[in-house]
Amino acid sequence: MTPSGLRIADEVQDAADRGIPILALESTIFTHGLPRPRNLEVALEAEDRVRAAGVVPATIGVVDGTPVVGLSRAEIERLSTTDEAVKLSLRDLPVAAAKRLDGGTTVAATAYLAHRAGVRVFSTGGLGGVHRDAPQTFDESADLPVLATLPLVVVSAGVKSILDIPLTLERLETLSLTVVGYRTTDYPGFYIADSGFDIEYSVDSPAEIAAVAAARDALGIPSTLLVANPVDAAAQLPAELHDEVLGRALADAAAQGVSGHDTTPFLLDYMQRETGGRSLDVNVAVYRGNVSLGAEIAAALAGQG
Ligand code: PSU
Ligand code: MN
Repeated sequence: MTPSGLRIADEVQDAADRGIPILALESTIFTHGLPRPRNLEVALEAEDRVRAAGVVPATIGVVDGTPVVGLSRAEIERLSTTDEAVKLSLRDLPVAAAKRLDGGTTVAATAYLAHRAGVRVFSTGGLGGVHRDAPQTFDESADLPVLATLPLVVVSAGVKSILDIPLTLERLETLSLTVVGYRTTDYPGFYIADSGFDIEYSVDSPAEIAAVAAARDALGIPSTLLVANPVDAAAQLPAELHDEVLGRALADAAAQGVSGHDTTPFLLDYMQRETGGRSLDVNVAVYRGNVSLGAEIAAALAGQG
């Protein structure tokens, strides 16, 4: 373990020192969100996509207790194939370090580690948010309060439709997280391009997003700029199928007493099985779009110096 508590890959450190754009990527998406062997393919393809855009990928995860910013290919393979990988949010990192665990980092943990390594842009699939039963369970992802303390740009396809979207939007406002839609004011719902709820602002280009982030930084505002990037309408899950399967997924989770950090993986897995893999294809399409846009934003931010 280094004094900073994390290991930064040489390529990422060199890019940070030279002002070459970097895009952070998370690992819970491939340790707990996607099934094998597709998870590894998606993780590696995301890195290739970032490189093709002239940006350095920094996939973030925990190997043998050490948080790594810029996992090697062998480390991505290890985390994608081991049964031992734990889902690690920010609060879990100290325990993982002491116990030398392997793990996938959530948006909250990944964002924290990216910021510590000087990486400013991060792409994921869908953010965590407020769960539908939150008024009873208090289940709100740590993604939201953690992002409220980190001046990053995070690209997602909104929050997952398994969540309570209007309650999540209220929390984003309370936490002073700036939200912009990419070429839309329809807030996306991960599997669906339009959740049915609106946001105020639409931005048209990576340059405009970089301008918003630069203004935020000049003002010293400490919170993340959330970029909501909808999946292509042609690639989304058909609304009827989505609503029908999601209804059953939520009922099954309640019946089985699934709670805490198991909830999101349970619901994603249920959707994948019960849509005959169609939700998986949508999840991959969502992620590809966010990775591409994140790379463009990282390049635009680096261009601003
Ligand atoms: N995006 C995906 N698949 C995922 C996730 C995001 O396409 O599995 C993960 C992220 O790591 C996010 C987590 O932080 O789901 C949310 O989990 P929770 O609701 O327990 O905070
Ligand atoms: Mn939760």
